[in-house]
Amino acid sequence: MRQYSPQKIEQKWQKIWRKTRAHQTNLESKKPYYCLDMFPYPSGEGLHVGHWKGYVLSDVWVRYKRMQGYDVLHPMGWDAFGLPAENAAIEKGIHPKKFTQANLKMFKKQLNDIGAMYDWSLEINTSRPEYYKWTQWIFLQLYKNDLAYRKKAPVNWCPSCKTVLANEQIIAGKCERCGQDVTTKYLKQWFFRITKYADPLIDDLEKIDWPEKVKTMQKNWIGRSGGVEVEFKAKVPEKRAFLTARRRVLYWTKPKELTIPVFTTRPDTLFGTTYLVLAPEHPLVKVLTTKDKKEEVSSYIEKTKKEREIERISEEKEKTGVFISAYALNPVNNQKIPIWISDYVLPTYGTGAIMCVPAHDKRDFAFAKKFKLPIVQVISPTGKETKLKEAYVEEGKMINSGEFDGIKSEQAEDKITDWLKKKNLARQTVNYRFRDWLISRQRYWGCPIPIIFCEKCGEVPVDEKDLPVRLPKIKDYKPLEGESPLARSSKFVDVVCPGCGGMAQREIDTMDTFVDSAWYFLRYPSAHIRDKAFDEELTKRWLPIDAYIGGIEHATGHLIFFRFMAKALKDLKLIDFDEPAQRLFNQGMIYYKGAKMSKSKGNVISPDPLIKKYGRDSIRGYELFMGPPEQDIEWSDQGVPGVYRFLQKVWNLVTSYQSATSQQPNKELEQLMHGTIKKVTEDLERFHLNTVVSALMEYTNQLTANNQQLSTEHLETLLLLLAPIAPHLSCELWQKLGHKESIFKEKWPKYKEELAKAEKIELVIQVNGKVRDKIEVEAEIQEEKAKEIALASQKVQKFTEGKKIIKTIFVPGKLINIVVD
Ligand code: ANZ
Ligand code: ZN
Repeated sequence: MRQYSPQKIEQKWQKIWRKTRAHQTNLESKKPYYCLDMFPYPSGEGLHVGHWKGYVLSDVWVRYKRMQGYDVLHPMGWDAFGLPAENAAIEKGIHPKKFTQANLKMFKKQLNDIGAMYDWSLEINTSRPEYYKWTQWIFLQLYKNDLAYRKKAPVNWCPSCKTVLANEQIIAGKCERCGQDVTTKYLKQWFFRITKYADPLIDDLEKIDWPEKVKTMQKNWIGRSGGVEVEFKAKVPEKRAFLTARRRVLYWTKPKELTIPVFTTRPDTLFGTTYLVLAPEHPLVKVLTTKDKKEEVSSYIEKTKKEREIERISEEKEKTGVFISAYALNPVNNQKIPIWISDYVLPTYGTGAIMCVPAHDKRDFAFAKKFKLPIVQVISPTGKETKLKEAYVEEGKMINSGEFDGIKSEQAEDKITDWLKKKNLARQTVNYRFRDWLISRQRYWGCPIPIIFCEKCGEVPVDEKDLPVRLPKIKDYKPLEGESPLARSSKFVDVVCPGCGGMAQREIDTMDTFVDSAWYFLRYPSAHIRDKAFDEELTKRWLPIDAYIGGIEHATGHLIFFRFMAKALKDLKLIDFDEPAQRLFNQGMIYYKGAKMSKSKGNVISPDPLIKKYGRDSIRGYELFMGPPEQDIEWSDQGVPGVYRFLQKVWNLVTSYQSATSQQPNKELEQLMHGTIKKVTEDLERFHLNTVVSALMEYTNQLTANNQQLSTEHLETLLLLLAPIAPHLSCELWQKLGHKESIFKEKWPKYKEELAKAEKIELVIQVNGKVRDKIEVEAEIQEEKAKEIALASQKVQKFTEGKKIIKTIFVPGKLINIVVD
């Protein structure tokens, strides 16, 4: 008997798969299934075993789907634009294209190592003109429908390098290159109007089978918050001039009434409002501030400009602010309250002004304490005033609130709102935390934005027939003073205006790479088509994605952007669905020596030596066996050898098999086989891949122990169930059993329900630690059911009758102990 030698087998089968184009998609399929891996950025680092995890998962899944009779689309491509290639270009002087090309080659080889069934004939690369032509086309569709627009917005700016920085280039508020403090600069930039879809982006989460965790993260990110806008009035002196009869200008001042709307989610606390705070950037600050305060206020505004948003709103941050010597009237009781400015109010959220209720809001409380502002309690747990050591943020009974005293605060919310609405002093509103998507980058290695600026015609979109706007070759990739390095290429910049034929200039910003990846899923089925971004019929057939697999780190980035894209394109009638992926699976990360496996941590395990020693199938098996696939798990050096021994056992079992030795089918083995098919199938459906592997190990052990009573079917079933996990080995052994056709052309095995009954065990039942009964139950029985069965036993009831059950102790698969007093 020959030894199991994975190297030979794996190379042999990969060659056969390539030769027979085994992984080519039948694009004309009547039973299509689209499984997509988040495509990688081809970095220079290559793949380690941590990267394998997601790719192994998706490959197991598509191989299973294929055996279920689906035509599977499982493509791969490259998210190839982006900063690292550009940095390498700046540092090493290599053209980003060359750099990307070299990495990509290595990546492709490494991905093929996994033995995954990618259809490379549909490969895409976002940095190729054949692809970015369509990224530009999509930009134009959004632009023509008012979903892309340009406005002034802040960028991170390093004053010493004189360059715009991406967020990744800022470390603790400082420039990663020179260590200078990063400041803000305002540039005109492009946005996608993603906020238009805030509601459907939240509401449609209901329709899709995604992990709850991602849904929650997206909801929080969008941050929908229903509340009320309440109007506060303020009086400011207004200078008026008139001419006297002698034509001399005279001035006098007259109080003028202004309205300051505030956004609150807590109208029930209105009577407790003791001051207002405006964002320092609020337009009314200039108008309201008295002369003597002007200087203090403008220096505070300057200081605020340097701060970052997350720090501003932090509850822990020491409160700062300036009283601007103006007052407002509280609409519910006409009390005169002071107006302050402070950085903890953001100019971009709500109305940029808030009513402050120190008794019931933590940040207001801290502020009022610091500046000795009055604190008035209006909600109390008891209905009486209590001593407040901190803000009371719970519900309770209304106090100090005039006619609303005594009712519950939840009711007061509506009542006070209605009362103000009647007087036209309030209206219901909804606010969102998230903003429009800033897609401009002042960078070279990205997709050019197809817009031309003309002095006469203004903003002119490039004609669709002139796409793609190609990235020019340039010599120096260093960003210029706040501009993209594309500004250096006059060949690129200077252009004839499509509107008037005069001289004009191209937009020099490029697009955020997340634009490239927001629509790539649409390109794959049409990757071979030259004259369209995506073909209507193919799109209808293959989309939306049936299963999307990738990391959770994209929860509030890419995974929102591509949903936005689907919704926008649906509105433009370019596609007929509004959710890009029906099912999402996030694989967990692999840790090693206590830290996430990564090159920067120096704890990377390369698959290469493991491939040599144990083979790809063993690595695949261990990546699944190591634990629930969605969890972060520590890599064990014993893992791959362990799975290797298991596969060796399979090898020995099958290769030593002669032919059916006994005519009499063994009933127990029959049951085991059907039970295993059932378990493996059900666990696969739920993505419980670790227990799929353990069930196959158990099955193999049983077959080995009973190897005198085997039938061919027992072994074939083993190989069929194992095929998605260890495809090379299964193909080889399938051939050894005498089959001419590939195992992947076989049907997924079916089980007979009556034979697949769950395994039984004898459950020991104790009362206060003494054995009182033993009952046969299903091996997988859960605590609740075990307790129910135990308490139904007459033998047990004798000892529990009339007694109180204190607790039960359950040992799965073994016993339940009922503790009574
Ligand atoms: C009065 C009040 C009393 C508030 C109270 C809270 C508790 P969410 O739920 O996140 O929407 N707020 C409004 N605009 C703000 C801004 N531009 N910058 C900082 N804070 C702002 O939060 C809404 C609440 O956050 C609003 O309700 C307002 O404070 C504050 F016991 O108004 B509240
Ligand atoms: Zn023009």
